[in-house]
Amino acid sequence: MCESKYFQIAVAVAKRGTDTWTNPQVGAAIVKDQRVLAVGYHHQFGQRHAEIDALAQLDDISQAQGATMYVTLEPCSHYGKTPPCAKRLAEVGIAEVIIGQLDPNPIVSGKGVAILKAHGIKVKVLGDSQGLNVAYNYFYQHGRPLVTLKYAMSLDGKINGAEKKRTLLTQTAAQQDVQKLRRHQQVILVGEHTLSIDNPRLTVRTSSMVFPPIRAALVHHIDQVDPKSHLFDESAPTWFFSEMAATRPLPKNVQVFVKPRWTPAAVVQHLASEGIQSLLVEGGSHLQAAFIAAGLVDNVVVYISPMMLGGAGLPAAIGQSLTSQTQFETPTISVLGPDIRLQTRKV
Ligand code: AOF
Ligand code: ZN
Repeated sequence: MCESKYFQIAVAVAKRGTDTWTNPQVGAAIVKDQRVLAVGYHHQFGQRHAEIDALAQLDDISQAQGATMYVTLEPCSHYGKTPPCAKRLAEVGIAEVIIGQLDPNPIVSGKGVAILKAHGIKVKVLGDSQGLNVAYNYFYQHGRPLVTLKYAMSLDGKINGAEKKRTLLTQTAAQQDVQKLRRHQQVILVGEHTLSIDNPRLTVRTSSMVFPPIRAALVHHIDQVDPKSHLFDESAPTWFFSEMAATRPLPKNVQVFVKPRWTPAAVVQHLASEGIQSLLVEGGSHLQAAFIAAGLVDNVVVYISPMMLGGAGLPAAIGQSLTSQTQFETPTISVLGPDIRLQTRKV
């Protein structure tokens, strides 16, 4: 009972880390004589780990002697951007470590626990991630990013009301929800058509981030992208997947990856090789269909606007007929202002 109370404190503080980029969100609580002496979390990619942050909050490091640490992820064993936490816990005399989940990252996986045990520290692994680090865990389990498909559509399943012009389908509450969704993604991808018609910013505007999602677009030829596109505005790192190399100078935070043919599988594989754990596909209808057809969509978030757009031949949410069915779970549905939000994941 008490154990779970202290563990829940570690889980709650882990969620304060909103700029951990590809590192996991991790929280820790140091407990002695049924008192929480300190809590800590991983604040930002490259900065100290949760365990070290918690130790730093103690009035005196000698308080760690004989204490129990509750930590949401296995303490690390490697010399990375910081020295190994497991060794530090042994040095300061932590007597017991209660761990939420083992670290799926092969540089740590099990080795952190082994170090703790080798130093005579009592270790308990709860095997419970509490929903933290879903994409991080997915990436190490499947070797590719977790893919979420997001689109807004009308009641008649259309994503655009006119040719070559952006149609605003959803209202403020749904738009704010999209900002929340983007904040937790490492890459946001659009296709060529969406890029030219919508000229999206693909940025997170509701909070400032040190590591914002990378904006990405799949294009035929990077040279043909309008130089006035928002993706060239240098507000976030930007990647293009192009079939041809650029022959004109580009802003310095723009990178172009060239391949004669970029399929969804090739894009996802490339992102995996870059260590990207989560991808949000934000349209348009052909890209969405291609990702579903390739079996690469894990989650779907759809915003439904209560209007019929009509317009024969206008783009449907899924822009090509699929040759097979994909089954998704019973969705979670909420109402945001006048719009509906539907979220589901692949069975
Ligand atoms: C974190 N924060 O609180 C813990 C982590 O790049 P580095 O050196 O910071 O190491 C990142 C790895 O360290 C990460 O993938 C995970 O395996 C381990 N634990 N990482 O960023 C933390 N405890
Ligand atoms: Zn560590």
